[in-house]
Amino acid sequence: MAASGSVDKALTAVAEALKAETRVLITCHVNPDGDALGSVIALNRALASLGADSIMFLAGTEPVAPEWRFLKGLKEITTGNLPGDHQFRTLIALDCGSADRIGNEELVKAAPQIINIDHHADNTRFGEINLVISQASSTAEILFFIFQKMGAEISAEIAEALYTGILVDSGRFQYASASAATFRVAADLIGRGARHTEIFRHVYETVPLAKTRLFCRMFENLSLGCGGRLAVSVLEAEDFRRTGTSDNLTEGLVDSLRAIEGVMVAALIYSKPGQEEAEAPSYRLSLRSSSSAVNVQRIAKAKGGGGHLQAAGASITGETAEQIVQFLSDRVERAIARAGLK
Ligand SMILES: [Mn+2]
Repeated sequence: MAASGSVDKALTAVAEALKAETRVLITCHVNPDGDALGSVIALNRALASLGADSIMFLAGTEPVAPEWRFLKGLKEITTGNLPGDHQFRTLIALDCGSADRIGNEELVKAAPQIINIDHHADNTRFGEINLVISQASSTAEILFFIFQKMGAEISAEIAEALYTGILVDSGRFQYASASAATFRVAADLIGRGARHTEIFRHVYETVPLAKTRLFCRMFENLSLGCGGRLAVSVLEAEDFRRTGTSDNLTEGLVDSLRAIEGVMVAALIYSKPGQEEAEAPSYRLSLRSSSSAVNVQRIAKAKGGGGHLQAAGASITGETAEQIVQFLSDRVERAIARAGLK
């Protein structure tokens, strides 16, 4: 994350705004990942340490994916029903590209003020205060700089939450968004007590056996398109049933498709649970690009989704998996041609 003058000013302004808050509700996007959860927990701790009345809320009733369950403070997050006094609390949305992604309309409508802190380039700036730094590896990295401006102490617990967010959203420090500053922040957090080896073990090496079977399914169902540039796999309800998994075990799967030699765009299309009885099929689409020349955010946007240049997603209802695969082939073909890669 480049520390230009304007970024520095924006960080200071948000730090001042946060310091002035006395009663807040912190939330993130539904189906949260390590960056969303780590950021929520870290900010909650930091604001509480400065004397604020801070609570955490997560919309949706799906259990949190197993790789994040080690995070301290996770159990303090309220899920399902809104806290009774939510309409009196400033709503702080972290890692959320749009108000819809919060997953609770009532919460957004009733909020007296919204502070929106994020790194998704397509963030809709839905808050009264918006801090969107798209070149940051993660929301957690942005928070690190905000905490410094606020004079909030970064405890070992906060350091671990932030480190987790940075680790996962930077693709273990390998994506283009991992800058020299990202590594410096990570080093600082380790110095403050973030146990990086333990975090790595929890996030990447405690894979449930059922998920490994789903992983095999994904590769069995793999097909290549666009002259080997596009890798697509479809996971149907049957695949989840056969492997004894649910769709909260899909985190990170698509990344392995991108690793295949020659592949520029990886796509995982998976059936949403409880669709067997539904009239229209409903799928979740996860997209990854291995080159900044192919913008998967634009492809996701065409289906009402969004995300980052090289990592994006969408929920698609009313189309078959075959139709989605055809759509992807057309769009990737065009993107490759536009980038002059053919
Ligand atoms: Mn993020």
